[in-house]
Amino acid sequence: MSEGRLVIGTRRYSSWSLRGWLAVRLAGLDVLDEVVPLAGGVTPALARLTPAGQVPYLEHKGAHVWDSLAIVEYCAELAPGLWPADRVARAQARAMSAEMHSGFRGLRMAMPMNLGRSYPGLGRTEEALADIARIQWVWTEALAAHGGPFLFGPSFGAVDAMFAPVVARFLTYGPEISAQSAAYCAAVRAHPLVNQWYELAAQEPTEWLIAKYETLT
Ligand SMILES: N[C@@H](CCC(=O)N[C@@H](CS)C(=O)NCC(=O)O)C(=O)O
Repeated sequence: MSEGRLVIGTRRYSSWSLRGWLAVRLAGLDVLDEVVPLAGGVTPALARLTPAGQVPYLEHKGAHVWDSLAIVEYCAELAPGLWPADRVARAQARAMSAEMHSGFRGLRMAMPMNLGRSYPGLGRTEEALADIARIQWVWTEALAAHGGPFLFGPSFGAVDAMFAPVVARFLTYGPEISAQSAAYCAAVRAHPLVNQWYELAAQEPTEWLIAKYETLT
């Protein structure tokens, strides 16, 4: 008997779902995944299944959590190792995660996540490139301070979950990034949970494909 459910969107596209799902799995919560096909906006299924009409949405032992960063924080209460143990490092990780959650709109708009396509060279708007420069700056600071291969050292934590969809975008769109950023992307992509998400995404029905994300030029 599971302890709840995690409502997520189409794995191929749903970057916020990926963040929540990684946190839930890293914390070892025993919840069932319920996947709702996204259609670009609040669908009747999303409105019925989630309080805010958006995914991810977690129900766990009486807790109702309807936002990716809130899910990360909830999971970290149960599995404190998701954040760095050191207070100063934890503040840095939280600030990076909050910046990811509230920012980088230029990148998110110009390079929508699509795990099944390769779009090298596309999406390089001025705003996206500025976001990519800023992201690499914060990655470099964390990797240099904590030694990699993940942002705060040897284990994949909450902040890596928050940036995993950025890694997915970099792999799909191939913007020029530093060797250090590329190594970080490779480490994230090779993590077993990230790999599992990609495999599950590849099994989704073709009826769930959304034309506007599949025909970028
Ligand atoms: N701030 C929310 C954003 C969630 C969000 O935008 N989710 C998208 C899917 S990735 C969604 O539910 N889209 C349906 C909609 O926009 O109504 C979070 O972090 O959880």
